[in-house]
Amino acid sequence: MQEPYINLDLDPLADGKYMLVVFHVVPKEGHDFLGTASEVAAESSTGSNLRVGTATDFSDHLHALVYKIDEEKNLAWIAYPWEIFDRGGNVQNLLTFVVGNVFGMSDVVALRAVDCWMPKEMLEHYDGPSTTITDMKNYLGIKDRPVLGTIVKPKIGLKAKEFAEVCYQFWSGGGDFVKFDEPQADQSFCPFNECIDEIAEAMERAEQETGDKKVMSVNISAPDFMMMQERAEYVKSKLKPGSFAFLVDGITAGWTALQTARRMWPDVFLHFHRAGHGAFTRKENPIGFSVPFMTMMGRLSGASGMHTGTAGIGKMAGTPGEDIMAAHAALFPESEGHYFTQDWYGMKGMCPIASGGLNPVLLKPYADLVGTTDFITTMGGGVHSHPGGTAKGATALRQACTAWEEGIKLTEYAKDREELATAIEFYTNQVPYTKKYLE
Ligand code: CAP
Ligand code: MG
Repeated sequence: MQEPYINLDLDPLADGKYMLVVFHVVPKEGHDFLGTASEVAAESSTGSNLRVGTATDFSDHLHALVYKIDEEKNLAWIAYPWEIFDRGGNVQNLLTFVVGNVFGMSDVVALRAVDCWMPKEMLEHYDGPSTTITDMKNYLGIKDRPVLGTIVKPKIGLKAKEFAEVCYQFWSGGGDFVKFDEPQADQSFCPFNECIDEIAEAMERAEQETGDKKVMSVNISAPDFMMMQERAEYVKSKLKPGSFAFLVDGITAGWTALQTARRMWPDVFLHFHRAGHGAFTRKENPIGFSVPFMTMMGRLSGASGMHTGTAGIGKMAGTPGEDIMAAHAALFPESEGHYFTQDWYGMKGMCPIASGGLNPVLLKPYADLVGTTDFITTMGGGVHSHPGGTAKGATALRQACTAWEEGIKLTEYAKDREELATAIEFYTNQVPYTKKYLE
């Protein structure tokens, strides 16, 4: 038991001094619950497993404090004096404290950061988003509907011209937004600069033919920030402002890569792909953090859009509860978490990106759930497997979106639209979980 890290009489809202975190904690067999929670508070702030003689009165005031527990539910509320975090809005450092060493502690058999709350005084130190979905929709001339996107598939292996052709086909079929897949970078068979050159030509052609603006989300994740910058600058030299976003694999490239992109190119939509997040967020994992918690950190880091799951509708593990909670934590001026209501005090919203096993039939169920049209959806398999090919897959997606906007049943709207009719037939047969959503 580390008493100095316990204060069950604390006023957690005291003068905006604390970031509050709720942890799900399961102590090792035979360990006291409150004692284990105090060990978590110590290890994630000023302490270690022993009281050190080098501590000072000042350092003692920086302890994280367990201020509430619910032993039956295995929950502990811990208040962090946010002054301990690296100044200048460093999300990486905040995470190193709160969900760093504590994940390795032998005292716990389960530890998950479930929810958090940050005071205005703290939020003011973090970047938050700069370019937003509103900017992208203004550029695209889109009003009350989501941005309709795809991912170039196969995930890897296309040559530059082939890659750009997939982009062209989707854009020419009516799609708005194409993204690199999360591992697409600068591969020998598809050199980055050559790929960008081909995309620029494909985008020009598609815009000429359709009369509509198009957007490409380019993965600039790289082995170092110099190369990330090289790739970003090359994109800027070839594609016109507004027509591209920068995608960063925020978990594998890291939070500092995200914040570097946010600070170097604030005028570019920053796309946070979360590949690898499952190791932390899946319910089966006893050690980790929730999707809403991770998403709140994404908003602090300044991403413009972040994958927040498909609320149990697509192929990825995820629950309607947490994925929608995450989408709201990303976007809304005030969001409801598991245990806290977070006022974002004017920090711009980060748009949800719904992706993973979706197809045109599944647009409506997600759109009905998420409660906003300020989101991007990206469908890879659900567009490029359309029997009529990518362009018809894109057209089917646009038709499904129009049906949703106009409140017309999909099967009704498909009666004289063969791209959508084919999509309904194909996806309800090929993708079992699609059938139950078909109206
Ligand atoms: C989707 C995807 C996305 C995942 C990411 C993929 O492709 O491109 O990376 O959606 O998951 O590689 O699986 P499909 P999440 O449309 O073909 O499924 O959004 O949950 O982070
Ligand atoms: Mg992908």
